[in-house]
Amino acid sequence: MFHLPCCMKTETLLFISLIIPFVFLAQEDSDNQWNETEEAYHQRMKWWKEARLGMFLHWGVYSTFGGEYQGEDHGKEMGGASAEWIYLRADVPENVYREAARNFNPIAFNAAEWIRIAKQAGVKYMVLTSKHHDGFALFDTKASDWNIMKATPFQKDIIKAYVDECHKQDMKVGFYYSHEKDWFHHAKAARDTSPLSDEYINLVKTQLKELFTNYGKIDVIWFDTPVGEHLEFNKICAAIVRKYQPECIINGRIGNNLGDYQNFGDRQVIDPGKKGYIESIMTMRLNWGYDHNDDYWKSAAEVIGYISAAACRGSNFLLNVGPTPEGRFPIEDRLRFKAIGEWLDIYGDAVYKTEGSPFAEEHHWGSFTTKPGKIFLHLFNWHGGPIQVKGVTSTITKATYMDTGAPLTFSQNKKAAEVNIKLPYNKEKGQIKVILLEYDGELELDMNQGPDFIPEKITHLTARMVKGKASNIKDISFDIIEEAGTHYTFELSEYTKFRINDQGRITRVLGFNIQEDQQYKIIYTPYAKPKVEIVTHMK
Ligand code: JFZ
Repeated sequence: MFHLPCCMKTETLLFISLIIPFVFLAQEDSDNQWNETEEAYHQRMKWWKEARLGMFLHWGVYSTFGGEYQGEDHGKEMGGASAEWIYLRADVPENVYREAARNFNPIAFNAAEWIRIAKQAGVKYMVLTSKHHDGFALFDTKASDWNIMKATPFQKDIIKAYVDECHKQDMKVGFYYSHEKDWFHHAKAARDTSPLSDEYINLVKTQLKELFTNYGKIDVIWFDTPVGEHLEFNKICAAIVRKYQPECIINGRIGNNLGDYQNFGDRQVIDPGKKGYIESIMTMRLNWGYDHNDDYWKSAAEVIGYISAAACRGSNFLLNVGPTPEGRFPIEDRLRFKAIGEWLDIYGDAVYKTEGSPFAEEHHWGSFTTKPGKIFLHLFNWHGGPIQVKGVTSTITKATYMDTGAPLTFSQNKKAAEVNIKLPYNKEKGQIKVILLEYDGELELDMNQGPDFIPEKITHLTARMVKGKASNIKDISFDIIEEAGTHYTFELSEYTKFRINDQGRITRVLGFNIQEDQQYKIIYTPYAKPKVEIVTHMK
């Protein structure tokens, strides 16, 4: 950690040994004195990189609202923020929100069951909201009464139950902690760049110290919504974690590049070709927190495709569940976790402990991961027919289906860096398949003759809302004219999902019944081809 030049005199050594304890004590308050060799850093990141699949849990007082306040949906699907933002977005009065805490009594919460589900799904680490933006602590804290012990009838330290059970079941354990946004103790605002008060900084210091000294070993800390201006504060947060648990991995959203790995946007799988330690984060439906109106569940196949793609892109995948206010995982989540577990039972070797493809492009059928002697072809975009692998020049000795072990016919042209594999034209319905290529010697890749397919971005971040009148309805296309006069044309496609808000309740509609001159809210994701996601009648 601390390397001394060999020529250093004894006096200097003595002097250093005297000041080191001082530096150590000072860490918590000022500079981040973190010193770590490259080697120690990679060693510390090893389990995390091998893990590939994590479970994110958003749970707290907001869960009791289910995304709705006074009959209005404020969840993600209505173009608003995610359900855990309801205190801010619906501008819920403080006394009402405190009352909601008095109704937070998750009698069905069973940490053993949560971790069992995660284990069965092949999840290797978990990250639970210890404090989200609403400032509410799911743990016993001396820093504020706004916590599970003092503000709810439940009065059991949820964080303790969760950590103990993770330790018991040999699951890596993490905390999400909203260090910057705190709508109860700092500012009720979407973003606040003003300097933080000493009082608030002290609260964070106390809570972080509690989280890192009261519960035993913590493997990951997940800070959120960094504010660039708060460098000193971010350093304080990092230093507390480093001081009490130097092995703990800090996520990228601590801010100011103080984390151990990178997080990119929200609800997306990172693009191919990125280097370093990366984590992609994703919701199982639209919202992070529990939202009882949100039934935009991704299918099990879709989520498995993302896990597969994330691994090929050298990224961990942190998949979210928003438990119910009672403390259960919704059945839809459980079904998906079960399917993921079944898939990983067969294909885990192609995911865990692998390297992602270094190419910035992919193949039209998917991409690959590697480990010594093996190349795993993940067919997450395959629709039938033979496939070609570009960019691999190691001598391939064998090609098999990973699930059955059945051999496949292949040919290799090393000069053109091509491997051709015969596959049936008829694609059976069901699981994403992975093909195992075995090779002799070292992995050899030709970076100049790699794949050239640019995959569509996997993201849900860019949903936008348009409000206006419908006109010009022709078959599958229609226009929306906003009050400001802006004109949008939408085309319905196989991706179209929409529903109508009928007297405040949201019902699924199976036919397309947009009507001329009616007002609509349209939430869409402006990809290359706009995909209309939700259409809502305005009241
Ligand atoms: C944040 C939170 O506000 C949200 O409630 C949830 O906890 C999520 C995991 O993180 O939301 C963000 C943070 C960063 C981005 C987008 C949403 N981003 O970088 O695009």
